[in-house]
Order: sequence, then C-alpha cells, then structure tokens
Amino acid sequence: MRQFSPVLAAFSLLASCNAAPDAAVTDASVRLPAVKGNPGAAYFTLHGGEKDRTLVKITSPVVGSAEMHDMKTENGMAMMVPIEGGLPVPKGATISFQSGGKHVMLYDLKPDLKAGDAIALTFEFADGSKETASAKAIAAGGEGEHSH
Ligand SMILES: [Cu+2]
Repeated sequence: MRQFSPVLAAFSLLASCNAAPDAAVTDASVRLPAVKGNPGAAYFTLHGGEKDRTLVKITSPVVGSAEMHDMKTENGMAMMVPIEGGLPVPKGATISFQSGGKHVMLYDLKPDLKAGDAIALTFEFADGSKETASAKAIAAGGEGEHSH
C-alpha cells in the first residue's frame, strides 16, 4: 500500500523556501472582500536585499489600483494612513505587512477571484527594479480577517 508522507512534503517545502534567501517578497496573501466591489488587502513579508531600496508601487493584472497603508492609533482609535512617498526597505531589513499593521489596499479587484486563486503582485522599487510574487487569495472572514 502506497502512503503519502505529509512530514516529508512539509520538510521539502521549508527547504525550498530557504533556498531562495534573496527573494524580496515572501508569504504573500490577498484577503478578498466580503462584499464584491469593496477593496481587498494584500499581506506579505518584504526582505531588504544587498542595498537600501524604496518600494514605490504595487501592481497586479487583476487589481485596478493598489495603495500602501499603515495603521496608527489616534485617541484610542485605530486608523489607516497612506504610506506617502514610498516605503524605505533598508538593506537586510524584514518588514511585515500583516492584518492590523501595514497592508496594501487593493481596489477594483476582478469580481471572479475566489479563495485559493494565485494572484500575481508586482513590486516596483525606486531604482527601477521589480519583483513579482504569487499571492494566495483568502476568503473574507478567513485567516487574518479578525483584527483588521
Ligand atoms: Cu487600508
């Protein structure tokens, strides 16, 4: 009887992650809106490379426009503020975009997107370099919904 080994599969997945240390973007996901037409949100981890760079723009073929936001607390209220003028990604830094913190708002998503889809996100830096990451679409109300 043949048996699939989930332990081995998990291990090789980890190993392949470690094999690409110079990827600028990892762990990308997109939370789809609960109501079609509302914005979605992208979360990921940014990794600084050999030199300082500034992230200026994020685009996707299935998104009308994308904006980088941060969260700040004012009078006890959490509110979103746009990240203006690009986000510095210092050499070797790790910057998390996650629910409740920095995130990317995605406007005018294609309406036929569904959970499990792979969404290409292209990250453009001020020096002209670009990196495309594949983000996994997550249903609204799923993982990551609670704290936003
Ligand atoms: Cu936002």
